[in-house]
Amino acid sequence: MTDHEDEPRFLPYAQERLAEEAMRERAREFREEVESRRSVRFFSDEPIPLDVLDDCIRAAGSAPSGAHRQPWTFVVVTDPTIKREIRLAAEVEECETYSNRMTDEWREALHPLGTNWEKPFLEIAPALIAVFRHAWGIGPDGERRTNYYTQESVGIASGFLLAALHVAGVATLTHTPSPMGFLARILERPENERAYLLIPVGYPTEDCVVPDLVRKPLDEIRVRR
Ligand code: IYR
Repeated sequence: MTDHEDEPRFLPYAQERLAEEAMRERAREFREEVESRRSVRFFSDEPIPLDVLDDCIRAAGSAPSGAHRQPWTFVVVTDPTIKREIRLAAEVEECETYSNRMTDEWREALHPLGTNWEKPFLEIAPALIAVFRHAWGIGPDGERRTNYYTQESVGIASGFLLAALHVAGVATLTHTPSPMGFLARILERPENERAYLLIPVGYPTEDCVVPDLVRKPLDEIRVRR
């Protein structure tokens, strides 16, 4: 007995057809919007509306995924005790990473960002969104179900999430404490879930600064053939 005996079902679909001028305007507006996003490491502790995060997570959940398995879970952490636990566990790993696991080359690459092992933002930011990747799915009888392209799928969903949060006026940091196995343990995730990304969210402090970075121009990132 296989589960593909039903005929696939299709629905009509049309995307709004824009005049070329409108296309240019919308593309430029979106570019300007996302270009204004910066990774923030100085968060205010001011609360943010959690229903806004829910809509951003719905946007993330609309991302395409391998075989439409939607292999993701987004855990929104606002409990100060859990945030503290995450900070302490992350700092243990990061302290080891910065002092022993990183190569000199890696440490030098991070110098312009001014990062170090201390992660106060994990406690200060009003919310943390922990993104989990489903390494496999769980079938109706609890059996393992293979998922496909989970890294790509969760990466795309995370991109949607970061863009949505920015558009909604919420600052983010893509934080990847390494290794991040402690997140599944602290957040009590099932055994098929792997921590993918930890995203502190909130408002920047009034005196927030960001590294003086320059983005590659179009002619360095786009090739036409
Ligand atoms: N995860 C560490 C180190 C770090 C690594 C890279 I690559 C960055 O772009 C930034 C930081 C940290 O969060 O400090």
